[in-house]
Amino acid sequence: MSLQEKMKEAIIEWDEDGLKEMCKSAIENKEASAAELLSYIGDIMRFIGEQFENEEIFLPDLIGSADTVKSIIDEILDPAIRAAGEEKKTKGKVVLGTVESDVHSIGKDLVGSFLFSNGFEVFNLGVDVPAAKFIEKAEEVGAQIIAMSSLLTMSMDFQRKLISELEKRGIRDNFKVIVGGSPTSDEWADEIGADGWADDAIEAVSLVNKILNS
Ligand code: B12
Repeated sequence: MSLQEKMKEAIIEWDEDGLKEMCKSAIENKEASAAELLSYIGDIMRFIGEQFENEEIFLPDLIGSADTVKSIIDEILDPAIRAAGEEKKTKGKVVLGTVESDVHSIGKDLVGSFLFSNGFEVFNLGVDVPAAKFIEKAEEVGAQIIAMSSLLTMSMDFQRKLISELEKRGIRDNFKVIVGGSPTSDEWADEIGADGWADDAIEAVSLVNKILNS
């Protein structure tokens, strides 16, 4: 069984201790980097998401898997990525969060970890973040980028709201705004006047690099 298959089994069975051990020893034995493990987790969660959509598993299964993954990201992978990136010079500052009314964190945290491991300073505000909180943090730390995640059709409009709020305050040009999450798209980003959209965490890194270098 490959490492990815073992991880998938542990996530499906909510085997937090097993997953922790696997990730720790993979990093120690240089079998995989923390960033690679994070991308495996992204693929596994996408698979589990499809199972949920096809009604092969139910909400409690999903919550258990999501919690298992979250604790491994928080306790093992994020610290490992941070430790590896300690010497890096910051390429730019990104304020990141999931918009108001939405508590989906996994994709947003993957984006944060990938940006971090690629040399960006990331201020992760968590989930259910109101527009004003994004803006205040971005002003406080002098961020170049505000990055908003939305996984619900019902919460997408909060991305538009933040851009309107920047315009209202006369500070729209102070920040580049990027958006993502499964119901969003390039067209949506254009419609709300965002500066960019990316389909996944790897593309998010390319997008931020592109925006800051242009
Ligand atoms: C896990 C999950 C949950 C977990 C979340 C746990 C957590 N800590 O995150 C729990 C169980 C709590 C949950 C709750 C709910 N969920 Co839910 N959930 C999912 C599920 C299965 C997977 C999401 C996920 O983690 N995907 C894996 C990650 C890696 O992918 P991702 O999030 O898309 O992120 C990638 C990209 O989108 C992108 N990206 C993401 N953010 C950003 C930001 C930027 C700036 C950029 C550039 C890129 C980017 O990069 C990421 C990494 O590659 C999806 C189904 C699915 N297939 O997506 C439903 C789903 C999102 N949920 C859904 C629903 C309806 C709900 C609930 C309303 C259910 C309910 N009836 O209670 C609640 C909402 C609670 C709330 N107020 O937010 C619907 C949304 C439908 C819609 N379009 O509106 C979905 C699509 C399931 C479905 N088909 O019904 N959910």
